[in-house]
Amino acid sequence: MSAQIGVTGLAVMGANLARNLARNGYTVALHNRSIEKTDALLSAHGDEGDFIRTETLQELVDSLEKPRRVLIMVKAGAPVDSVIGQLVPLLEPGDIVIDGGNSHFEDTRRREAALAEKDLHFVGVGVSGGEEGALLGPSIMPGGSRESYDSLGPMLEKIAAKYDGEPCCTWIGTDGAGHFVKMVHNGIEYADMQVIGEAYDLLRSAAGIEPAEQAKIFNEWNTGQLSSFLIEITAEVLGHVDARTGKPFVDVVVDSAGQKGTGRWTVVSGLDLGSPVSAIAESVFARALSSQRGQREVAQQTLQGAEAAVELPETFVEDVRQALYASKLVSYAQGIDMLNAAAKEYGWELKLDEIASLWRAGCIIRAELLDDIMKAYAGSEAPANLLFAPAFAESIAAAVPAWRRVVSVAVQLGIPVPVFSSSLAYYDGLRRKRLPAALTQGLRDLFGAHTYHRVDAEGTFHTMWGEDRAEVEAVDTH
Ligand code: NBP
Repeated sequence: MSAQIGVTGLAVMGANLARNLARNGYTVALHNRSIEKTDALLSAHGDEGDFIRTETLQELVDSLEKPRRVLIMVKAGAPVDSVIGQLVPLLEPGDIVIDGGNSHFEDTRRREAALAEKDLHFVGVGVSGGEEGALLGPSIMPGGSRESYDSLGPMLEKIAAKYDGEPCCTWIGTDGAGHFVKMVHNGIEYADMQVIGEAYDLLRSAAGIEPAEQAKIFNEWNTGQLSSFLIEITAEVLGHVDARTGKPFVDVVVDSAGQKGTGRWTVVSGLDLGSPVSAIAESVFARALSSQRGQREVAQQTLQGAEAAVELPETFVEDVRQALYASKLVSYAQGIDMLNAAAKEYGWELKLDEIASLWRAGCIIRAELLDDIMKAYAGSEAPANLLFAPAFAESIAAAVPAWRRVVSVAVQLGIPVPVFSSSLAYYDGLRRKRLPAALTQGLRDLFGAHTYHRVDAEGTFHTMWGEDRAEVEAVDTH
């Protein structure tokens, strides 16, 4: 018996993907650097399907049908290069090496180019949904050659999450496209969680609504426009009571948020591409600020807080819901805008409707909204920005008055809402007829002769600021 796929790296993600493959009828060859994990998996779950136990990479390779498919699920970074280095000499042209970990897309581009020289396919696959998703059906974002997808795609589609029967898996694009899209997914996830946090803080600190009561509000919100996995689990966490103290669970957790790095990667990449992903950036910075515990303690003693007593509008809870919806929409719009910028930069033909469709189930940002986003990009005339799609232009317009009221209340009360407010600034920045960027250009021309364009004439100009202030035509140095 030969296996249709081999998995090397059997920690939680690799083990669960291997089980998912076996449960779906594939024969799976198993390998891990240390044999204990392989044996633990076989003894606990060996009866779930057809597995082949292997002790070395040579045995793993020998157990596979051709062209071989080897899924690497080891720790991202140097371990992936190490495993690729050991695997490549054992493989033959046409074989497919798959990296399903959270690798940086630039690493994936580098690895794909190196393996292509040896006539091997390298497929960087973004996998979202955590441990449970890996086992029961994740959202899968494969990059690599189109040819490799012909061989690998049907297997991935079979184990993927399904939305209305449609697999949440489709070929994303060449080389690092799959890992790039997964990275942006994670960036949006950061923003999604931050806006939920800001809504919670406002309801608690401005309106005095306790976590148990808020759990009911979030459950209610989960039945409408905001319906999503993250809103659902927010209700669960807010409703949870700490067994040791009887306090709301959220009150016994240290308020410093961790991060593993994909949010930061998204922001760095946004900066490289000149793509304004402010909602994601503010979310990453909010986590960083939360972790500056020493400075926060000093600040509580030394920095002046807000004094104003603010009368809340009667509609405050609904206002917060609308501000959350509008800010969330902006974070998706920015993430999608960044996908467009990356497609141009890296030569990918990203299909935004398909990407939105495979985020509808299995992944952490799964939400009703994604079905509408998919539809917004499904026609031949894709909007230049998600917010311009008629359905969203209308729904965000309806939310704007409440959004402004909420940001205004937060500012007066000294409650930080970095994503609510920066998303509103993005919205206003986009729609504003004249931006102060004109003044910025004037300043840059004065101190650095960086030149400017005029609103009323073609060409590039410079003013002789240090001389007679005459305007001259110049070479564009923007
Ligand atoms: P880990 O990231 O904890 O890695 C552990 C695995 O890597 C073990 O199998 C270990 O072998 C192996 N390994 C290491 Br460490 N160094 C190695 C090396 N030099 N050579 C060969 N094997 C090596 O596993 P995980 O938590 O299952 O995550 C796997 C990937 O999936 C990561 O990229 C992670 O970021 C990603 N991930 C994704 C999600 C998601 O929701 N999509 C969630 C969690 C993780 P050993 O047993 O011999 O030490």
